[in-house]
Amino acid sequence: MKNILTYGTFDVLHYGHINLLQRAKFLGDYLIVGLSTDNFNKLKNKKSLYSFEQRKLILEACRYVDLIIPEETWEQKTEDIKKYNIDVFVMGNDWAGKFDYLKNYCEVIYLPRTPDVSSSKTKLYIKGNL
Ligand code: C2G
Repeated sequence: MKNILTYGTFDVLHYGHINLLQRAKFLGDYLIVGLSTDNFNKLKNKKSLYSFEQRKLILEACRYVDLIIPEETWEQKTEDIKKYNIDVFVMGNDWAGKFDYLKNYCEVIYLPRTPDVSSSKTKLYIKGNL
């Protein structure tokens, strides 16, 4: 059983997120997603349209996601990797290099981001500004 771990806000879930989650799942058998809490979003200077509970409900409907855990701090990743016996840590390559320290605990893979789609762009479009 190969366990995969990734993190994110996943606000206004779009095909760029799904591309990431699908590729991450296909790297193993079981995908755990650390979903940023509303408080952690503040630490990331990110404002999400949907609350943690709403984003969790939407993400739970994704066939590639097996377990959702709260992401509350930057530091929890090493503990999560040990706790969930993670084999591969995956992030989009906008984070390339930022989590290389985790190579001491598991494989680290940065996947190409899906171009031309983002939660912020989608929100602007919904508001009619695009
Ligand atoms: N992503 C992608 N393509 C896009 C948009 C996002 O591949 N067009 C990926 C990001 O690279 C990330 C994941 O989807 O791996 C989730 O993106 P966000 O919700 O924006 O997450 P982020 O704010 O980058 O949070 O500790 C890590 C952070 O919580 C990551």
